[in-house]
Parts: sequence; C-alpha cells; structure tokens
Amino acid sequence: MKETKTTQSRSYLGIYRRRINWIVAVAALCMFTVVSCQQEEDGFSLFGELGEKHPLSKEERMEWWRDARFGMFIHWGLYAIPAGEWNGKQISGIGEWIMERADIPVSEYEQLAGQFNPVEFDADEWVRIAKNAGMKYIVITSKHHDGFCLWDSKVSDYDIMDASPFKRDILKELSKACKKHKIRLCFYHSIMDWHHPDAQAPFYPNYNDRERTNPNFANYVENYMKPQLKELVDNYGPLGVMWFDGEWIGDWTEPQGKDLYNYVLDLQPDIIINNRVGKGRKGMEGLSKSEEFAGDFGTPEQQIPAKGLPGVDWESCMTMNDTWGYKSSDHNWKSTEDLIRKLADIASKGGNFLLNVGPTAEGLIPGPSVERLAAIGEWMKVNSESIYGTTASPLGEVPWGRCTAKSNKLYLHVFDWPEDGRLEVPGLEQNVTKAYLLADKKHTGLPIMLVGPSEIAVTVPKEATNRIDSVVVLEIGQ
Ligand code: JFZ
Repeated sequence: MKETKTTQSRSYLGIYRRRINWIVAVAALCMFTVVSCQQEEDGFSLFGELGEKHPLSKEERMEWWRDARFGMFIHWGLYAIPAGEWNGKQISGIGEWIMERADIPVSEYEQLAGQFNPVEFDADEWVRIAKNAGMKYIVITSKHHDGFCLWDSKVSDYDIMDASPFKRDILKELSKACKKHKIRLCFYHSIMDWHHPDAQAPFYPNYNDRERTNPNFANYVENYMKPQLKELVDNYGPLGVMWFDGEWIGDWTEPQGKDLYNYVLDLQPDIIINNRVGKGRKGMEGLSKSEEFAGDFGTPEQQIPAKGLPGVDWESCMTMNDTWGYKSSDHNWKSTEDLIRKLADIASKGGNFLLNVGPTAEGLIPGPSVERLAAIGEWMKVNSESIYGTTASPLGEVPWGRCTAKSNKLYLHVFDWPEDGRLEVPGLEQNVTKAYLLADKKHTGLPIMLVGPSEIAVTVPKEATNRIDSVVVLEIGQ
C-alpha cells in the first residue's frame, strides 16, 4: 500500500515534490509557534502540566460561562427526607450534612433511599423556573457527601434506580429538559463520600476526617469515582461545569487533583472545572492567579469578595435561606431586593452568581424560592442586558449602587434613586455621548452635565423605574 502511494505521488507531483515538502515543513513550524504563543498567553504552556494534550484554551472554554453570569445551584438528595430533623430532634447546621451532624451510621442513613420517592419531580418545570429567572446554567448534586447518586450508575447500587422506589433517572430527565430549554447542565460532585467503604476514614463515625486516611482510597478513586464521572460526562453531557467539592479530606492530595482535572478534560475537552478539584481554598479572597493550581475558577461561598478577584474567574455560590439541602424549619429567606442587588454587585465585580435551591423530598422547589426567582426574572426581563456578558466596573465605588460594563456601555445600577433627580457619576475617564434608562425602550436621551474633570451628572426622572435596581445606560465615546 505504502509503496503504491509513494509511486503515485511521485508521478503526480514530479519535480515539485521537494519544494512542497519544504513549504509544508515551514508552514508547520509557523503554526506550531503561533499555537504555543497563544497557549502561553492563555496561562497554559503547551508543555505545562495542565492543559497538556487538551485542544481548547481556557479562554475558549470559559467564554459561555463568563457571558452567563447567573446560574442555579440545586442541592437535592436523601437529606431532603429528614429535612433537618432526626429522631424527633432538630439538628443544627446545614441540612445536607445531617448524616454527619446527627452521627447517623451508614446502615441507618442508607435506608432513606428506600423512602426516596419524589413523585412531584418535574424536570421541565425546574428548568423553566431557572430559565424564567434569567439563569443560564444549572449545577445539580449528582452526588453529595452522603454518597447517594441521582442517576443510574453502573458501578453503584446506591442510586436512584437500584435503591429507591422512584426508578426514574433524575439526571437523565434533567439533561433532556436542559437540552430542550437550552440551559447548560452542570454537576456538583463530591470527592468525599460518606457511604463508600474505601472513601471514608475507617474509624466510624469519621466521615469528614481531615487527618486519618483510608488505605483503599485509591480503589475508590480509580474504580468508583472516575468511572462514575465518565458515566456522567458520556451519558448526560455535554456538560457545562464539573463542580467538585469535599476535597479537604486527608486522603485527597494536590497531585490527585491535577490528575482528576486532566481526566475530566480528556473526557470532554470543552468542560470547565472549579477550583475545589484541588487542595485548599483557592480563588478565595486574597489569593491570586499565580498561586498554585486553582482549577478554572474560584468559588467564594456565601460571600462576595469586596473587590472581586482581579485576574481570576470566580463564582459566588449562595443559599436563599441558611441551608443548601432542604430543611423544613429554615424560614430565614433573603429578600428579593437583597438577591437582585447581590446579582448586580457580583457582576459589577466580574463574578458569576450561583444561587441555590433545595427541593423537598416530594420533588418541589420550595414556594419562597420559586417566588423570589420569579421576581428576579421580572427584573431580568427588563435589565438582563446589564448582567449578561458584562465585565467588572471601571469606576471606583459609586455612592448610589453598582456599575457593570460591556463594549461601549456602562450600566449604572441605581439602588438609591436621587431624590433631586441628579445622578452624579464620579470616576469617568471617557466621554459620555448618551444617557438613557434601560427600561425606556425608546432610549430617550437624558440631559448630561459635566460637573468636574472626571465627573458628570445625569438628570433623571423623579421616580425610579424599579425600586430595587433601576439601570441607567451611559454610552461612551471613542
Ligand atoms: C460545601 C459542602 O460541604 C456543603 O454541603 C455545600 O455543598 C457547599 C456548597 O459546599 O461546603 C463548603 C465548601 C467550601 C467552603 C465552605 C463550605 N469554603 O470554601 O469555605
């Protein structure tokens, strides 16, 4: 075969063959140089430890995520059944930790699987709730620390198909609904596993042990966790993000984190992986890009870093009350006002907002969460342009609210509407050519006055367009 080909090409190309070989060689060298420079610019050297072999740059992988700015976190599992109460006692702390908090033996806790029958679960409805709120992605617990799997796993019997009477593949239904409504599906997956015998420290009850280790942990990683991740990517993807957690246990090491990062990227080349795949609390306030390995983005939890995390992609995850997993006694709901302003605040600092819901054991997103998401959706219908695809504010602190930026526009999120109709905007370096209310479909220009070398005042109507956050758009000249 080879012989024939050579002869053929020789007869076709004749004396030009040598010249063509040269051109091919030079072209290949040029391409190689361009590719390696680009990879280095993106933070990954072609020959570096991370990004090696992976065809897409981080910039390419992060594009949709940076545009999205707003996602739904879903913590759902067996813990929704006790809902914060065990043997008639209220157990303090977050609901999904009840197994640990109430010292429940594995043999007892796993019996909850036999009761898990969320007949009200409607994947389409959940996705619609997220979509109507303006959320662009959903991160659901494929497996939380308790080890119970919400999909039909071939390497486990501790899952929704084998251990529960429900016998419907929850993640399959969500995957279909997400595709239908064009929302990215992502999984939260706990490295720590309180159920697998090789994953927990072997002295009960040490589910969450940072010191002691399990001699068979490698077996759990290679023959259980990795095959499960492959199932999730292959059968429920393509996924948006693999969101790891529970990396603080004594068994987990930084090299294992790097290996897992590469393993998941090999499964799906455009997937995004959070920082908790590796050791430590990277991407938290005060840590910079240069510090060790931090996955693709930082995950400040229940907090918004005061100045954002310049140079680092990040996502604040937050509860609407004080628990991730459903807890029947927790009524401490954040107000809609608080949530909308948090969304604007996070966007103004260059981050994403991952807002949590904890569905009930019946399969319903709690009413107070649904109401708040609907109200956020109403605001987003008018104002989402000031959130999607924006970057951090170029202005310093502004007294009346927050600011986001996109191409030649600044979006002024006015929380405190000026009673005198004069909105002062300090810290402006460029020329403002036009100002208008985002809620005004006609984009009627508002009067602009120069009041200082880098300060203007916009004359705005007496009444705010929205009592929580009215957006004024400034168009910036060249
Ligand atoms: C983890 C989980 O233990 C918890 O149940 C929930 O899923 C949450 C989203 O993540 O808890 C953490 C993880 C990280 C920090 C604190 C609690 N942290 O970085 O400070």
